Amino acid sequence: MRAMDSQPAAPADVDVLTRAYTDLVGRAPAGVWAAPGRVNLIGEHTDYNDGFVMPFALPQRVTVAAGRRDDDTWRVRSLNGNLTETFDRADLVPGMDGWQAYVAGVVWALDEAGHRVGGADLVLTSDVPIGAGLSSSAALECATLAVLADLDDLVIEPMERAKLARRAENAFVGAPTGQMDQAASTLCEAGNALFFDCRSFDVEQVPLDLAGAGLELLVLDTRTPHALVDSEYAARRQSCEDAAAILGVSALRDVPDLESALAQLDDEVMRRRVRHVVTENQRVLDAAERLRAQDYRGLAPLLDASHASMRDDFEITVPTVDLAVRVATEAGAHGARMTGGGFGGCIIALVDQGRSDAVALAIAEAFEASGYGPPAHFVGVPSAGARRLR
Ligand code: GAF
Repeated sequence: MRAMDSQPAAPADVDVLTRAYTDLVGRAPAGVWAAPGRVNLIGEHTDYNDGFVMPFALPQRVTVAAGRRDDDTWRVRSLNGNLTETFDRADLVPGMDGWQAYVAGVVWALDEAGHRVGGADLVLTSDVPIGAGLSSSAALECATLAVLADLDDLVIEPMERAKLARRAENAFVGAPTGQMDQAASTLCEAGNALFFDCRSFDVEQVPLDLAGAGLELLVLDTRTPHALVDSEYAARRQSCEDAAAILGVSALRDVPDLESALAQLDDEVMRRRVRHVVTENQRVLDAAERLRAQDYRGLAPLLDASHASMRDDFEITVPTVDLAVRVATEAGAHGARMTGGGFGGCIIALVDQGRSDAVALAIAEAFEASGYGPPAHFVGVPSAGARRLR
């Protein structure tokens, strides 16, 4: 996501937002809405290959106080850095610069789908870390969608909302992402992971009661800036599409037999990309089985294998991320992997309950010894998707 600023996020406090809105606009907001960031438990770069993913929503979220205006203007204030941006319908041109493009893109996508919404004032705050692979941009898109749909009494089903938010990201902001992040931010439920089939759009809420099994999920942000993420992401996607064309399948989801598919590809790099996607899809299916059986420890080897595949075959990890995963394992994590689009960002590690701080400390020490800046961490708690709070 394009940075709003480099300051720490303001707390996502409904009363603070309500007061800030009232000060700015001169009357109380019509309501307050929120949409979360996400962690992806497993299934990386599978979504745009028509495959499977399994994210869960975080408590960290974008929170928005909003109300209608009488004109076709949208005024958006971010309390993270006290920035205000204003645009009107004539400004809704794909390719818009700045963080407000995620908001404008949603207005544009709604318009394009025939849901012409009126102007609004929005005052927002976010505690989703930016550039950490936790979907801060999808959270902003999905929160905006929840706001604008409610303000205009639009009846739009949750998956349709997720698709509109993705349309904003792909066609207005210009990032060629898959459907995972907006689906997670919209459809996740507290206590569950979301098993999502990115071809059929079928979803299954799968209980993720790690605490009940004496476990927790450490989320550690390496704070490595995403370098070249846009161009590298697009290159990975292109390579997958090229491979599918050579193999004569509509998407890599359809590869029937990995070994014979690999034998048909001359390019070694393309073979590795295909191997990642095909094996990662199977790992998501296996992970869903483990979760349904409440065999949470059974996730561990899948997390490890996913990381190795991202590192060696899809080549989307970076040294800090690989170091964090290795040290997490040495410090007692049952399994660990990078989460999100890659080239920096967060790792997740399945650890015994209460061990997150100790594992994070071991990683912080290893970072210091290697000359890397300090990471940040928290325990990932499966939380609710986009909703109205007030
Ligand atoms: C980013 C994208 F937005 C998702 O669609 C997905 O491809 C992910 O990277 C990788 O799994 O978050």
